[in-house]
Parts: sequence; C-alpha cells; structure tokens
Amino acid sequence: MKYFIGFYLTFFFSTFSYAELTITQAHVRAIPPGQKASVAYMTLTNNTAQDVVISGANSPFFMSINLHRTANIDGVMTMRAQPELRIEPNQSVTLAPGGLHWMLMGLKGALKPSAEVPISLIFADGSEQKLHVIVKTIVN
Ligand SMILES: [Cu+2]
Repeated sequence: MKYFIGFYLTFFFSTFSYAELTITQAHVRAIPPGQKASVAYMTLTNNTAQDVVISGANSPFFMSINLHRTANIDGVMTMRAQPELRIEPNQSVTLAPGGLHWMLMGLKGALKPSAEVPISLIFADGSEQKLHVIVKTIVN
C-alpha cells in the first residue's frame, strides 16, 4: 500500500472551545462526484496534564462521522469502528491513511477541492471543538 504523495499544509481554523487541544494537518479527502463517503485526517496534540477523550464528531455536510482504524488482517484491509479517541497528556495522535481516520458517511451535497468542511469534535464531557477542514486530493 502506497502512502500518499500529496502535499500537506498545516491548516487550522477554529473557534476554540477547547483550546488545550491543538489540531494540525487537518484535511478531508476529495472524492469523485456521486460518492457519498470520505475520510478526514488530522494530528491532535493534547497540551494538558490529563487525558483528552473525544467521543464522537459530527458535520452538517455528512449524515454521520465515526472513528475507524484500518488494519491489515491476514492480507485484507479492514476498517474497525473505535469507541473513542484518547490522547494522553502531552502526546499527539495522528489520523492518517492506513490507520486511524474519521469516516465521513452520507455526504449531503458536493465536496469540492479546497472547500472547507465544518467538523465538530465532541468530547467526553460534552464540550465541542469546531474545525473547518480543507478538502484535498490525496493520492495513495
Ligand atoms: Cu473507515
């Protein structure tokens, strides 16, 4: 499996409601017209001395967002739903091709490259952090 060759720009616009979490390299994969599912990748850094737990996410652009982990099981790539995303104190977790990703299902409109997808991360305590994640073409 080839990893993507595309270019990355650190891209982070946010109305911080949870400023202890820094998000970088956030992007949504561009998809062909008619396709209804995509993925979002990002690096999340916990700047606090306590675990940060993300229990879900949502977006007005998609019917649902779930956390998945891609795994190679006996040569077959499968995706498994993950109940939560836990980031330990002063650690980073990277969602990237071949591993963890936000699975975006049920696209309601069109996803154009360079558009921004609003995504809210929902924390275990019920608070939210809103992101605007750019759509990028990813080759892999
Ligand atoms: Cu998935």
